[in-house]
Amino acid sequence: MGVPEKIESIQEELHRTKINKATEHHVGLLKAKHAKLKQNVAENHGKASSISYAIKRSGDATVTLIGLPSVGKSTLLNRLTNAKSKIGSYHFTTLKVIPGIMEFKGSRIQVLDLPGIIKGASTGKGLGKKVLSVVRSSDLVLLILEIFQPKIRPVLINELRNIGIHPDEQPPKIKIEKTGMHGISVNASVRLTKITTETVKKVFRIYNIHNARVMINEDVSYDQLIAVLLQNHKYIPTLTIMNKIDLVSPKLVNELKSRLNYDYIPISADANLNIDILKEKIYQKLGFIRVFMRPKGKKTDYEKPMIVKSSASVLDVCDKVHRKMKYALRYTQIWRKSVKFDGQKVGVTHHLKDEDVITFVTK
Ligand SMILES: Nc1nc2c(ncn2[C@@H]2O[C@H](COP(=O)(O)OP(=O)(O)OP(=O)(O)O)[C@@H](O)[C@H]2O)c(=O)[nH]1
Ligand SMILES: [Mg+2]
Repeated sequence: MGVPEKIESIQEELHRTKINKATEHHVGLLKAKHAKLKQNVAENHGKASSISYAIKRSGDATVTLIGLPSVGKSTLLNRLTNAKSKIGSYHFTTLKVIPGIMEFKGSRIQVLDLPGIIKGASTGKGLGKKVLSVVRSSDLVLLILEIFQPKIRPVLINELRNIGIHPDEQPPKIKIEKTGMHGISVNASVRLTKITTETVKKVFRIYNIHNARVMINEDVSYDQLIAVLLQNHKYIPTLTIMNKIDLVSPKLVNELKSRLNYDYIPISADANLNIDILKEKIYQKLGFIRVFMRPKGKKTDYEKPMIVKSSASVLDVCDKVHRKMKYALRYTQIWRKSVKFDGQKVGVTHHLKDEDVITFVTK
């Protein structure tokens, strides 16, 4: 049997099998086999196809705009950034990736305008697959809807899921340490109700892993386990944006908000409504903080803050200043938010807060 036939036969069996207590682990195994075969096929196909869409990352983070054709993605890009992406009243005006840079509170955020996607994009409809592959390497996805089509959101989410992007999900808490021998050992810190260690071992064999220590810290499903083994799944936060609110009354915008089961930011890219609020939300969602540098004995530089993730430690900032500076570091002093008193000396694992002032004293 060739690979396509194998995939088909597994798909048929999955279709036939009712999921219940007696079959759930067998179904887990079938899914693992299916995902592995699909991955092999994908690897043999068109790696080259994504090249024309590859864009060099720049700035402190990358944000992508996803939505149906003509919802106003390009209009929004032009509002947020210095870019000039073509705008048209017809579908598929944008045919390639258009980058722009949004400068906000000292950060430089790369925003990528993409061609519109349609239902089925992930299976190759329209410009679909290539477009979606650009999203994989972004730090945040903006789901752009227009006020007349609020129900489209699940379609966008589904297209992302189909290519292994998990919007607004955390990566499963599974750690795999490959070992040279002793087979596969599974340790869980919580009670596992959806998988059995026996089946986990079988799943690992499908992925040609015969020796490993597996640590599971969450009640995970087979789907989550398979996602970890495939290694190509991405966990990306999203913001939903409702565009073209200039075309309806504010009353309708409010009414809609209470009727929908998701949160969104109402804007008009064309009429320039709520764009500053959106910029602020993007900045917050990316979880940046600003840290100001004070060279020893000199004034603090409030003009050019250092932009780092909110979880950043002194060491992260040190590395961003210069890759080798940590070797010359004698001590670090912090002023303002993250310390008990100004000028406090801290270690490299100390976590910073927004608007901290920092002095590195080197040898
Ligand atoms: N009234 C109104 N029209 C808008 C708004 N934003 C965009 N438009 C219009 O919607 C149409 C499509 O805008 P584009 O920015 O080209 O849409 P797109 O999503 O980039 O479209 P594709 O590149 O084809 O996927 C244009 O005629 C815009 O002028 C808005 O906030 N209000
Ligand atoms: Mg466009």
